[in-house]
Amino acid sequence: MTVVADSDFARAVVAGLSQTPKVIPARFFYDRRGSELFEAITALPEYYPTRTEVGLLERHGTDVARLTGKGRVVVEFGSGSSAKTPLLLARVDPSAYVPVDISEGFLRDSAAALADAHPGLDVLPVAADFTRAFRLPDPVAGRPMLGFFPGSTIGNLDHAGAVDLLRAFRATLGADARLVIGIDTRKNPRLLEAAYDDAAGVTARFNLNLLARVNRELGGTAPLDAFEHRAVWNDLVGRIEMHLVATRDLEFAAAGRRFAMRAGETIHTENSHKYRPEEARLLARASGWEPLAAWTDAQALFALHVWAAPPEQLAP
Ligand code: AVI
Repeated sequence: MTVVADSDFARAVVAGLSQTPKVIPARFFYDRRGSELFEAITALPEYYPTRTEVGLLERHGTDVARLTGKGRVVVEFGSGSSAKTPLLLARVDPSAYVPVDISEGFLRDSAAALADAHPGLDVLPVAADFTRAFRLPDPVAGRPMLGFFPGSTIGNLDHAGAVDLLRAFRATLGADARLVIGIDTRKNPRLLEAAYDDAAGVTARFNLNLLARVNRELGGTAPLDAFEHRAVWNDLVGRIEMHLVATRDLEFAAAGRRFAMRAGETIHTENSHKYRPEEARLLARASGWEPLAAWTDAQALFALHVWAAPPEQLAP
C-alpha cells in the first residue's frame, strides 16, 4: 500500500494524535464508506435533524420564498444529494443553481440528478472546499444570490470558526444576498445523546470508520476492537462531542509514526454545537448577517432560518 505521508489527512492525523487530548478532525469522516454511513444516520429514528428540517422546508417554503424573492442564483454549500434541495428550488424558482462541494464525484452525480429533474435550469457545479475562499462561476457573477446551508453543518464548527465561515459566505454571496440555514437547537441531553449513539449502532460504525480509514489509507495498525464509540453532551459549551475511547492500554502505527494510548483515553472526533434561538440570532449578527425569520417544529427540535446581507452602501 502507498502511504501518502504528506497528504492533508496524514498531516492532520499525525498532528491530532500527537496532541493531548488526541483529535482527528471530523472533516475526514466522509470517505465513500463514511458518506454511506452518514446517509444511513439521516434515516435513523433517533436522528431527528434531517426529517425535521425536510418538514420545515415543506411547511415554510412559501414563507422562505416571500423573504428571499424569486429568481436568485441558489448557491448550496455542500452539494444537494438530499430531498432538501428540490424543496427549496421549487419554491424560490432560481435563475441558476451552484452546488459547491469538495468531493468531485459526489458533486458531479448530484448536479446531474438535479439538472435532470429541473430541465432548463442552469446547474453550475463548483468543486471547492467551501471553508476556504473560492470563486463563483463567471456567468452568475454580480447576480442576486441565495445561499443554502442545510443540515446544521454549521454546528460542526466551534463558535469562532462558525463566525469566520458565515462571514466568508457573506463575502462570496455579495451585498443584499440571502442565506437559508438549518441550525440544530439545544434540547434535552437525553434526546441528543440518543441521536448521536443510536440503538442500531450506525453512528458508532460511522465514528469507528474514521480509525478504519486511518488503517486503510495511512498504513495504520489501530486495533479497532479496542475502541468504543462515545457521544456525550457538553453543557458548558452547548455541544455533543463524539469520541473514540481506548478500552485498554494500546499502541499503534499510522502515517509512519507510533502512538500510545492508556485505557480510557479518547480520540475526540467531532463536535456538534446546538444553538438556542437567541444564540442563533447572535451568530447571524456576529458574522454580518441580519436575521429575518426562523421557524421550528412543534417540539422545537430544529430551526430553519432566513438571514440577509446588508445592501451595498456608499462610503462617505
Ligand atoms: C454533518 N453533521 C451536521 C452531522 C451532525 O449532526 O453533527 C454529523 C453527524 N455526526 C454524527 N451524526 C451525524
